[in-house]
Amino acid sequence: MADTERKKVIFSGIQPTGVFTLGNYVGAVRNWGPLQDEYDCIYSIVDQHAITVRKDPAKLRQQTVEGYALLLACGIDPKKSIVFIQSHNPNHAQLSWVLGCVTQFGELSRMTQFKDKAAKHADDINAGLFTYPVLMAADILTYNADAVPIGDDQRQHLELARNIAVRFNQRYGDMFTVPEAYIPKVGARIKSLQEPTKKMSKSDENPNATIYILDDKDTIMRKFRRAVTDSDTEIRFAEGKDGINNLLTIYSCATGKGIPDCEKEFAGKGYGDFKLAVGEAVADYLEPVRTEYARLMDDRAYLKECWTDGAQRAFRMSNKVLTKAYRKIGFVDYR
Ligand code: ATP
Ligand code: LTN
Repeated sequence: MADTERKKVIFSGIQPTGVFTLGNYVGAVRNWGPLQDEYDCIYSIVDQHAITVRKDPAKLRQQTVEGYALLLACGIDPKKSIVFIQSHNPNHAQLSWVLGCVTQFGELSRMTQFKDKAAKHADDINAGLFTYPVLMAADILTYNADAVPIGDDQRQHLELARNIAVRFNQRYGDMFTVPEAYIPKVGARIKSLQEPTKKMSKSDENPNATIYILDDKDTIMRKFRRAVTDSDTEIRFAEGKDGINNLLTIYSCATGKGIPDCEKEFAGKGYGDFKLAVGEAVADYLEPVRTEYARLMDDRAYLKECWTDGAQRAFRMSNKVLTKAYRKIGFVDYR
C-alpha cells in the first residue's frame, strides 16, 4: 500500500458486563488482533452502553478495568491500535445526539435486542436502552470506520448504523463512510451449552450454559460434560442437531479444522468422548489468554497508561469528524 493511501479503519466495542464468553471471543474479539497490521483499528470498552441496564457502580468500575485487560490479553496491542474506554471520549455521546435526530422511533422499536432486553428488564425500560443503537452508530461513524467486526447478533444494529449514515449523507451532503459488517463464517453465533437454540451470553443465569474465557480447565471440562446433545448417536452437522452442531462449531474454532474434518475425526465415536475432546481443545485454546490476563491485572499502572493514551488518540481522531458533522448540520463555529 502506498504511504499516501489511507489504511481502512476498523471499529468495534464490547460491553463491560463480565468476563468475555467463548462466544464473544470466537464471534468477535479473537478476530480483532489479526486485523491490526492491515487496518487502523480502534477498540473500545463501551461502558456507556453498559449503563442501559442498572448496574452497581463499583461493579461497573471493576468490570471495565477487567474488560480492558481482557482485550489486551486477547492479543490487542495498544501500540498498534487505539484501545480505550468509551466514556473517556465525549465525542461519541455528542455525535449520538445529532444522529438521534435523524433516527426514527419506528426503526428503534424494531430492534430485537431492545425487545429482548425490555422484556428481561421490564421494570427499567429506560430511554438509553431504546436509543442504544444510536450511540453504537455514533461509536462507528465518529471514526468514519470502514468495517466493524461483530458477531451475528449485532447485524441488525450495524444495518441501522448504515441507514443512519446514508440518511445523514443524503440530507447534509457527503459526510460519513457507510460501514460494512465483518462477521466470521464459522462461530458468528456460539450457542448456550444448556439451551443450544439460544446464543451463549455473558449474562446467562445458568452457570453451566456459558464458557468464560478465564474458566480453568476443570470448570471447562465439567461444563462440556454436561452440555446438552440429542437422542441420536452420530457426530455430524445437521438440521435439528443444535447441541452437536454447536459443539462441532466450537471444536472447529478451537482447533482451526474445518467442520467436515471434525466430523471425520469423530466418525464412529460416542458423544461422551467427543465432549471430552471439545473440552480439552477449548482449555488449551484459552490457556494463553488466562496467563496473559493474570500478568496484566498485576500491572494496573501499565493498564492506566494504555487507556489514557488510547483516550487521547481516540479524541483527536473523532474530533475531526465531529467538527465536520457540526458544520454540515449548521451549528455555528466558534474556534
Ligand atoms: P450481554 O449478555 O451482557 O448482553 P454479550 O455476551 O451479548 O453480552 P456483548 O458485549 O453484547 O456480549 O458482545 C460483544 C461482541 O461479542 C459482539 O460483537 C457480539 O456480536 C459478540 N457475541 C456475543 N455473543 C456471541 C455469541 N454467542 N456468539 C458469537 N458472537 C457473540
Ligand atoms: N452493541 C454491541 C457493543 C457495541 C459495538 C459498538 C460493537 C457498542 N458499540 C460499535 C461494534 C461497534 C454489543 O452489544 N455487542
